[in-house]
Amino acid sequence: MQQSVAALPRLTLESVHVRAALVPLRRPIVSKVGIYPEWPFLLVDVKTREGVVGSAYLEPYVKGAMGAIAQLIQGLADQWKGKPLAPLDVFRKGMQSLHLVGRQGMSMIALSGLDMALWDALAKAAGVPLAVLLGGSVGSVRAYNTNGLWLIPQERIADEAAELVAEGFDAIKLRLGRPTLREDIRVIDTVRKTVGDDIRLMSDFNQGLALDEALLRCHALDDQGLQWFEEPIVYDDYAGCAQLARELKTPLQIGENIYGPREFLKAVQAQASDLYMPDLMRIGGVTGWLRAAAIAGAAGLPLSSHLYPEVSGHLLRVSDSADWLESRDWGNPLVQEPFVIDNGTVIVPDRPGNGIAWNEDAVKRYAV
Ligand code: SMN
Ligand code: MG
Repeated sequence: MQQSVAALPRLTLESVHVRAALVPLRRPIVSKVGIYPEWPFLLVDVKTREGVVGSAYLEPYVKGAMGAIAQLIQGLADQWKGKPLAPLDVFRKGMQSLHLVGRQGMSMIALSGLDMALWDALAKAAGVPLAVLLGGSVGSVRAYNTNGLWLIPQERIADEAAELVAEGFDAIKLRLGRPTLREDIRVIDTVRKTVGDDIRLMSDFNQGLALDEALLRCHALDDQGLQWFEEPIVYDDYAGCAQLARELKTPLQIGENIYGPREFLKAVQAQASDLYMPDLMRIGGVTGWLRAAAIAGAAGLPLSSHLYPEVSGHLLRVSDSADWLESRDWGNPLVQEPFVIDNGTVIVPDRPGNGIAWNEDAVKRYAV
């Protein structure tokens, strides 16, 4: 008897469309990397001759960079129009061509955006969720709530901590690196008293401290029972990070600013951190994540995500050393079906592709 096996349809790249949006933030971001009342998004759609459309977005922080990134995406895609859609080829060739202008920064951001949209098209054409296309399964991923506890006034910390837990989480992230150690301790005390001992507290300094201050501050906070110290110092001082990781009991967490798997390997070789949390826009999209996840898995280094909850959810499901998903909701208005939060986890949806379908009304409302 003959068995019928569905073939993975072949796709041909036709065109790429990039749109910009500015989404107002329910809780404005007040951090050492900047103050944001609204958040920029670039929406990337790749169209194929076969009619399948792959979608993804970027969160490029800097409004003024959006035009340049959109152009870079078009430039990268141009070489592939009319050719078979093969994200691994696009990534390898893209990395080769980008060395001429530097592989970090906007180059890698553009390649990452294109890559994520290409993978979405492939998974949709196959009729399976991205995690399934990659050989894994859909299901839940443990998550922490990152949607608040920025460097806001002390008086608002308790209420906001309670709100973050009430949104369905047993792990939340607070931002530290206030002007004095005493203020950081007060924030931690307030949060602990409000949420109790069973809620995990991640902390993030957003590169706000010089190494000498970070050593003093983190040693002084080392017995606070924090889940991790994230980016106490400038992201690419791997020697400084390695010293912090060596000296402190609390695990060090870095990675959101690492551009590409090769740079990721350098950080790992420098033993810069105990934990890593790649950002899909910087690590190289789905392809870059898979490369980095192989390194982290083999080295036994726990891997969490930074932003991009939809695509990160699929990738954590297939990552050897998957740890925490950073659950951020400020992109939710742009998508038709945001993540479902269930008991401190997010549910990676059983829909073809990465699960992102634009809420076109919202995209129009926030278009710039
Ligand atoms: C962060 C994310 C987005 C904007 C500012 C800061 C932060 C995080 O580093 O890890 O959530
Ligand atoms: Mg961070």
